[in-house]
Amino acid sequence: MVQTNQSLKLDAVVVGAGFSGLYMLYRLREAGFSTRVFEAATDVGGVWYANRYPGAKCDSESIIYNYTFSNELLQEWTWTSRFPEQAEILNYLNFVTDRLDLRRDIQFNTRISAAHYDEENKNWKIEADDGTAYIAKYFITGVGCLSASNIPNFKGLTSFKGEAYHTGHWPHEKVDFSGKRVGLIGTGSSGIQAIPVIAEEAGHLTVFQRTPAYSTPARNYRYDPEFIRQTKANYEEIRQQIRWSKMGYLHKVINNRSALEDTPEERQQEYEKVWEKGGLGFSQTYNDLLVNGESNETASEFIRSKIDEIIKDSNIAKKLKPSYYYSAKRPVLDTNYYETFNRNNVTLVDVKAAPIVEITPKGLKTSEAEHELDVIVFATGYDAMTGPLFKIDIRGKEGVSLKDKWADGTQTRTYLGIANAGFPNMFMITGPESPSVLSNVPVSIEQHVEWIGDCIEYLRNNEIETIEANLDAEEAWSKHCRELAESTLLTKVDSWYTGANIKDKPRGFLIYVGGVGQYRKICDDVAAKGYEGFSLIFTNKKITTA
Ligand code: NA7
Repeated sequence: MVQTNQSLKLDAVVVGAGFSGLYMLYRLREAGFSTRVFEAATDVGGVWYANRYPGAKCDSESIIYNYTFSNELLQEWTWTSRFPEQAEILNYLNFVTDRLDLRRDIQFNTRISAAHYDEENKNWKIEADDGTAYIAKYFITGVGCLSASNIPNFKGLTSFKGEAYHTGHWPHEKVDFSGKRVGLIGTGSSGIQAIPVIAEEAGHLTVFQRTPAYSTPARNYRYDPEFIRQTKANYEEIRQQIRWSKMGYLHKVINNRSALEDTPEERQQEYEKVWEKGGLGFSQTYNDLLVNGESNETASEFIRSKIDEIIKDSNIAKKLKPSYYYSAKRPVLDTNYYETFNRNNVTLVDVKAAPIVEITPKGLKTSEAEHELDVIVFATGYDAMTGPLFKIDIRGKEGVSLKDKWADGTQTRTYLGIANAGFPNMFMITGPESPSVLSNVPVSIEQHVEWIGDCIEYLRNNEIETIEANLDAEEAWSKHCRELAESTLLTKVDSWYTGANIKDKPRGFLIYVGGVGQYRKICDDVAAKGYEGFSLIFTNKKITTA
């Protein structure tokens, strides 16, 4: 048990000062709860503070990649282009922080290392890595889904004498690649964004690819003032649309029919149109691309044909062409990704065929060759969903740790992706089994923050001391999530969605795929029924199980 050597007692402790933590702080503070956010970094921004690699940008369109709870914020902030770059998103989050005067309740440079539930006093004892401790009635995690970076445990990892960086922990000062031999491992979203930019500057860039990705063009452009004016005038409508949509975006299924209902010629035309438009809409060309393997193959094959068209060397094209279901791994948007492999200073190495066996003082060795490098960029991804939570020693009733609860050899289980049986008064923003990363994340964050804020107000107004998810409600929710996921192709491919990218991680698909609108309805109904599926203990010790 954590020893509290400091007597600071708070209503709520929130971990993380990204999109989630900032809004949670505002929401609770406005409702009169004493709240403090703890953030390990030196400033706000979460993943957008950390992901400063060249080319880092968001795949959601700017005008919907923001908070929508405040009309003032919507009117005062102006995005410059269709897809926001990391620096612009970070500026936005700083703007919100200052505008809402949030900084005074955020403790930076402080990593929360433990949070233990005290059953006797019905509160949480929270410890920071500097040894300070806090007591809070509510413990809320806003740690993100993709913040625990993964550097594979390659033999000789620390022996490299050159510079090494992970995309998720990029230095604040510019990394100079000019004239250098750069090796980049990983071709997910981060690698695909970074590769074209690094290739422009490096002496030589060697890309180590394990699994090729399906990438479609982003086609970024600067917004014109008239578009911004119209958007600002229509924000209420946009807000309603994204909140009740399938994935938190404005785009919908473009052709509400199976891909197989069209002739090959018609399909070709449809795919061409969406390819030209750019953005994440490609996966929405037909309504069954994610559920019907045969339909999916038509989209997959279209992208492969584009790779053949773009890449001059057929051997390189062959290596770049994926064979799994398109979009079952996170679909990627790019700017000149495939084109980059036509450059003379870029080499593609297939490390599925010849795996990386060792990092050496001079570079990297595969089973076939040694590559001498000045810089290694690890674009090797994250221990997603559960990884950021497991970085904190979270213990609920009877000292059971979240890690043990979720590592029982079966799979992670939550209630609504917000709460856990055995962990009273703890809430997770974008937790496992919520829509999180399969949605435009700020929309999901807002929904969680508002639901949690309303719930905590309800507890205060009704003199309820604790709220805890019931085990049967949790079982039912997890089962529902698994069944929904199993009806799609998402569980048929190894990816970070399934935990397959992390050695020895138990497999499980930890995202609710029923859509953000449907999910919002379910959460609202739970609240309307007096928090159905939760046990509430009143201050006068009366217990209700809804
Ligand atoms: P991703 O999408 O997990 O990509 C990581 C890449 O690194 C991927 O190509 C992996 O190959 C590769 N990787 C991982 N481990 C190894 C080893 N041991 N050897 C070779 N290659 C390896 O992470 P990103 O940072 O690109 O994107 C994460 C999300 O952030 C993104 O989807 C957005 O939502 C934002 P693999 O495919 O596993 O074979």
